[in-house]
Amino acid sequence: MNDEPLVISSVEGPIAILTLNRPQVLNALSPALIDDLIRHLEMYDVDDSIRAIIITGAGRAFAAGADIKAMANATPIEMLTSGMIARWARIAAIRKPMIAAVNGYALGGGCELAMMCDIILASETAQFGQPEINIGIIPGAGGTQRLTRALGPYRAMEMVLTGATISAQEASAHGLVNRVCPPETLLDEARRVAQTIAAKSPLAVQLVKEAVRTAAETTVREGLAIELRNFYLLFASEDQKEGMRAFIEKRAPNFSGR
Ligand code: CO8
Repeated sequence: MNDEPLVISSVEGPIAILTLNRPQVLNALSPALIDDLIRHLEMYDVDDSIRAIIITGAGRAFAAGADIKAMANATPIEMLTSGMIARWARIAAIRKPMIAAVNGYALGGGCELAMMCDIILASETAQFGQPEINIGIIPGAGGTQRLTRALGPYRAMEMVLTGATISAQEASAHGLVNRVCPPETLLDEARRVAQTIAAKSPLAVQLVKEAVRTAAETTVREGLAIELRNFYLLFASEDQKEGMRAFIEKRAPNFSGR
């Protein structure tokens, strides 16, 4: 056992940066690592001073998947009762914007973790894939659904059936990735995007994230209802009054989060 934290957490003003930190096993997502990640995410989710969260990986991987060694001998009942997979839903439930800065392999659960984020930035060296089929299983943390929404059914189907990975450039060309950056500027680009979001009204950020998420997870009718509810709700906020007043007075807004 070593004493290195499984997740390295640093705060830079309104941005929290979480680094998955098991580089010797390509940041394989052990239950303990996922628990630590969830602990940090939920802590920052209720911390008003944090406006955006960046997730990245130490070493040459973002995350090469769930820890195969931790589940190799598991029974279905153990997988169910341990909550090993079910706990991942808490990552997708985070309300603050999350940016994945994918620095290398994002495979299996690693690709699923990136897809639970709201924006995916990739290093030129990143690779994406759902290779579970190679080890006799299938994705279990949203891969079949989110990859299909991102890439379309045919590209997603080829990836999950063959286990093939795609490069950052291919992922970007097909809409899985927002943009590709040189490895040395990846984190700075993530910081830049996070700072831009951090300057907005946190209420509007939270509600627009919820509305866009609804588009990906429910029907258009339900999504439109959430969008409209959140749109009306923001007219109850001081930030809406301030934002519109600032525009009219030709000055920068001063958002309070109320
Ligand atoms: N789990 C455990 N250990 C891993 C994993 C992993 N997913 N990936 C890599 N490692 C370990 C290797 O065993 C190796 O350890 P050691 O040095 O002790 O042998 C070390 O990391 C370095 O890996 P390699 O020597 O294999 O490095 P290469 O550069 O040769 O290969 C690859 C890199 C191609 C990424 C290769 O490591 C690989 O194929 N990894 C497995 C990828 C994979 O199959 N991922 C899917 C896992 S299943 C999954 O994610 C299901 C998710 C379900 C929901 C979540 C449930 C919890």
